[in-house]
Amino acid sequence: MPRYDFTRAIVRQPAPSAVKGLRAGGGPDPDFATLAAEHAGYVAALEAAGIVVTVLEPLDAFPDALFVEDPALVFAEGLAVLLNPGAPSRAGEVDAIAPVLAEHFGQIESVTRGQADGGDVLIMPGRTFIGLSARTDQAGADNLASILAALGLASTIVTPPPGVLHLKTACSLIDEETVLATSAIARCGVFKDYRVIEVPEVEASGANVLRLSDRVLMGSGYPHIAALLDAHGVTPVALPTTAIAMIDAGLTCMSLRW
Ligand code: CIR
Repeated sequence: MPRYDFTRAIVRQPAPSAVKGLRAGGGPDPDFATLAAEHAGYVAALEAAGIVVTVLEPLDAFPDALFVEDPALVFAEGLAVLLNPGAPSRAGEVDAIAPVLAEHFGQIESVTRGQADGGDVLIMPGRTFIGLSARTDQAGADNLASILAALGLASTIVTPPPGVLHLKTACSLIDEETVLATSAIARCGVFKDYRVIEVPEVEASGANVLRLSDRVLMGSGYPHIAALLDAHGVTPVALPTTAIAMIDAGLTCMSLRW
């Protein structure tokens, strides 16, 4: 089954504290009602793609806890890996998600050395890319790579261009052979073995998209990306993400999928 033909997902409702979520560039807080509406639209889009979605309770003590992609990785083979988020305010999210994952996955591994955020992990069919960032350090990346290697999953540790929060801020899986990537990351040669759909500079902030079966969820307001995806033969589904983007997030970070 392709890595993007998901049947299940876990999301977490945003708590009112989500408006205080971390952001690298400062800026005002998003409006909570808008953020909650965007999140609800995202859940509806997952369900419209035929995915059974488990919606977890909000966690007010952890403003960024709606970004469930960062404290764990999940694989359709029945494996989950608990990570070690690099932002101190997010460390407690691992304990919050662990019991939920134990209900769904037979094998749970943990990163115990260094730091690693799920946003830095791009799972391609046959290969996982782990990006070094302010949230994922060499020790965490090495630890994760060795956990995956023991399970027969190959990883490549890469250094994304500066200025992005996570590896997947700048690139996304489209299909077995194809990634969507900013020109900065395309130029690095990380994806030399793949077909790269290059995002025009003016739409670089829209490079985080989410492939689900026959469609790709993307932020609204990126007409070039929509046209590129359409030309590639997948249906772009544009969702409002203005409030979510104000706290440095995009489409992949709001769910764990398998
Ligand atoms: C953070 O800075 O941790 C959150 N405000 C945004 C996390 C986005 N996560 C992701 O793209 N995987």
